[in-house]
This record gives sequence, C-alpha cells and structure tokens, in this order.
Amino acid sequence: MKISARTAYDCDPVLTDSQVLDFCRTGFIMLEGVVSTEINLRTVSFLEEHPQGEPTAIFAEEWFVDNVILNAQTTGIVRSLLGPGFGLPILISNHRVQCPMGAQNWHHDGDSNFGPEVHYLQVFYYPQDTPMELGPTEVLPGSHLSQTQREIDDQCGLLTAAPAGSIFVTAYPILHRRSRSTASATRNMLKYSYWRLMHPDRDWIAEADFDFHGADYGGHGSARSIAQMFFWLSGKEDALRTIGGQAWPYSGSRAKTSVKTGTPTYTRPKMSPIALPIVKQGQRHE
Ligand SMILES: O=C(O)CCC(=O)C(=O)O
Repeated sequence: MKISARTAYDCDPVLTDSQVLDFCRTGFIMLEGVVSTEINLRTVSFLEEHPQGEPTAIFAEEWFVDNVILNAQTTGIVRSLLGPGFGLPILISNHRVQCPMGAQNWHHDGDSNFGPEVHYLQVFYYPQDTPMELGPTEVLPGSHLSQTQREIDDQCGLLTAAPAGSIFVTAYPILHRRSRSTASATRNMLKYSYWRLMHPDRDWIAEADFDFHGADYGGHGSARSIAQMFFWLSGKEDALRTIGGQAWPYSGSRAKTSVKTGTPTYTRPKMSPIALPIVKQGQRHE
C-alpha cells in the first residue's frame, strides 16, 4: 500500500484493559525489533538518498508502508487506543543527526493538548541499532498527563536504547528529547502520528474480571488524570466522579476495608457517594 492522501485503516486490537490502563499511566509502549533487517536496511538506504527532515516521499514506497506504518504489532496497539478505522500518518519526520552531539531540551511537540482525550499517537521508529552512544530518544513516562514546567530540565527520563527495527508508541504530549550521543555516526529516527476517527469505546480486549473500582490508578498527583484518561478511552467519562483528596481513585482509597468509597458508577446519583474520603467500617466521617 502507498499513502497519497488521508487514509483510514482497520485491524484487530491487541491490548487488554490492564495494558490500556498501563499506557494511560506511562504514555509509552516499546516494541523491540519488530521490523525485519531487510526493511531496516532499505529504510536506511532510502534515508541516505533523502536526507531531508521530512522524507514524506517514503509513503509512496509500498515496502515501507506495508512493513513499518502497517506493522501488525504497532497497528494492533494503535487500533486498541484509537478505535476502529484510525487515520494513517500524513507526515513523517526524520530526526537525523551527525553524532556525537549534545542532548536536546525536553519538549512536547507542537499543539499538544493535555487532558484525558487521546486523539493522536506519536510513533517513533529506529531503522538502525540505537544504543546509548547514538543518543536514543529519552521520554519522561507520565509527563503526558498535565502541562509540565521547564524546571524538569534536570530530570532523567527513560532512554529508549533499542535494536534496529524497534518502534515505540507514545501519547502525543509526552515530554521527550534526543539524548546526548558519543559515537561518530549518522543517526536516523523516524517519527509520525496516527489519528482517531471514531468516538472512544472499550473495544479492545476486555478482561472478564477487570474491576473499574479496584484498578490501580496511582497515587496523589496522577491517579485522577490516569483514571480520567482510562474512562474517556472506555467511553465512560460520564461515569467518573471524584472530589480529589483521599477519595477514589487515589491509591490510598483502596485500603483494606469493605466500605466502597470512590466507586465509579454508571448511573448519575444526585449527590454522588463515589468520592467520599475513606472511613473505617463503623466510623463516621466528620
Ligand atoms: O531525535 C530524537 O530522539 C527526538 C527528537 C524529536 O522528537 C523532536 O525534536 O521533536
């Protein structure tokens, strides 16, 4: 297949509830070495002949679209997170640099929207081995959840050093940067986005025993955003109620007690009981 215009694509989802929740938590999924050596080598030679920052002519190459853009493991993840008939990329960037080189500043890409809605996925492909010496992309897991301040500049993220043929899928607003490289070589990294075209629904692989109340959404500072994203992706954003503090979905509200506080509900109570702070059985909360 070639991509010459906006194109929708469909396939089966591969992620389960827990894996989708994990993506909400980290904003990141790594697939190591999923593209064949033959395609990686062809991609690198194409990029030698087309060294520009946006080698979009590669979308006219069937071998590339079929094996990289439509890589089955990648599209299964994309389908899980963006729903059926998602849009294929229309632009591709090559973050090609001559190493050695210093690290970039942390940034999220232009027009990032922070919040629970996942309308795009930003995907990175390494056509060549990208060890530490070649300055792999560094990502800051969890940084896609809310607007981040510049003082993160000192923070260490996760270095995506990986073999040729690796692809990683990220939430578009995740903070990332090219890390410092020490080797002497040309380094290529292709980046492109898939788009949502349908309203979200929980139409990935549902786990029979998945418990929306009992799931671990994390601690203070992130649990609410993670739960909001998971509920939005599940098409259940109207069912989510929280008053913050020590209420659901904060991890501490999952203390060993049979009092179910902070339970999401699929009906709309007038005064929701779902966000009450946790109380010990038999005690009143003042
Ligand atoms: O080259 C990299 O590793 C990341 C660069 C990038 O994604 C960017 O500049 O937006």
